Amino acid sequence: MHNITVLSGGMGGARFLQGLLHAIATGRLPGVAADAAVTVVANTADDLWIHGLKVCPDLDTVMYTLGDGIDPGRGWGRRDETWSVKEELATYGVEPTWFGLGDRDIATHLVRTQMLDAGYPLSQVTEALCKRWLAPTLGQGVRLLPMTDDRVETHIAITDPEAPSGRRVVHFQEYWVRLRAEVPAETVVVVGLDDSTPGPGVLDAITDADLVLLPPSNPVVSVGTILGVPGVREALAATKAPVVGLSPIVGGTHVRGMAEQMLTSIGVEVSASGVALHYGARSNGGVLDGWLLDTVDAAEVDRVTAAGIACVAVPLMMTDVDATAAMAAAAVELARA
Ligand code: FO1
Repeated sequence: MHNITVLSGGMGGARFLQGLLHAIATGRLPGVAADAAVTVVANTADDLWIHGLKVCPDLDTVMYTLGDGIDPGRGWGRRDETWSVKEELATYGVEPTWFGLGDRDIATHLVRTQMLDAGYPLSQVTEALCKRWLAPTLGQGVRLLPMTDDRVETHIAITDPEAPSGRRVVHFQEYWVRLRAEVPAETVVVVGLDDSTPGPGVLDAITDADLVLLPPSNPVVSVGTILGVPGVREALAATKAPVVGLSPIVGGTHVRGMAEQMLTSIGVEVSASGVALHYGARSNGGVLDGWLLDTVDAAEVDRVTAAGIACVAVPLMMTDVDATAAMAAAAVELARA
């Protein structure tokens, strides 16, 4: 196996990628060359315009994580960050104040916004930013591709007793950051997704892959949105590569984030096997050949296997790079089986 493609969201996907790259560099992946090329197709539906800047949380989280610029505690934004601009904006009474833009992070958004304004597509902006952030890692051939260059945004309909209709639609970031996903998500709408075009290189990255991995990112608003880009599902059905996913649900809930709320809002059972069946077996119109679930969910292996998806139970807690590298190795072993 030489070309590995990963469909990734933000934090969960980024942490998995760290383990995957470590496993490749240390030769722990059976049948995977040390110079294996990793292509990340990242979700862009979390993106938002704020204070006149285009912020791309999942692209930036992957980029900062692989470039060792991420703040390890928060899992987003820059390490050694300062917040002077945020404080000044709040002093001016400028809203929203609930979304934290650090001073170092703002430089990324300024470069991105300037390039977008000059007419560069998001894919070329990302390539330019990655010249700084993925250059050292480029020795491992990592490419970061936005799932589309078109504007798509996840919006959430929530119940709001004060609203005339009894409900209100908020941007995903407001739902997650301001509301902490503490109100029920009635509907998830990804504005612009149905009309979006796969970004340059995205479909080829899937059809030319030797292995496609679905990391433990949010199956609705991260991996789900990538699968919703017209053409992506067809590419997954057509690729000769095995498609293997790792469960973001362990012991009936998400490890971090809001996958539980998102799965509930689309009526999918919040379990490791529930997510596998939601993605579906490739032999049955879905996208999966294989599925990894955590050992605590080992009782669900048979249910997944019965759906036509090869399944193993392995430790899935990404506690450190070694644990995550072992997960990547288990995914490769399942793919080869
Ligand atoms: N998450 C928060 O919980 N609070 C924030 O203020 C916040 C700001 C922020 C700024 C830039 C960025 O790239 C990410 C940011 N995030 C913040 C995380 C973001 O909501 C998540 O990375 C994803 O969008 C959800 O997975």
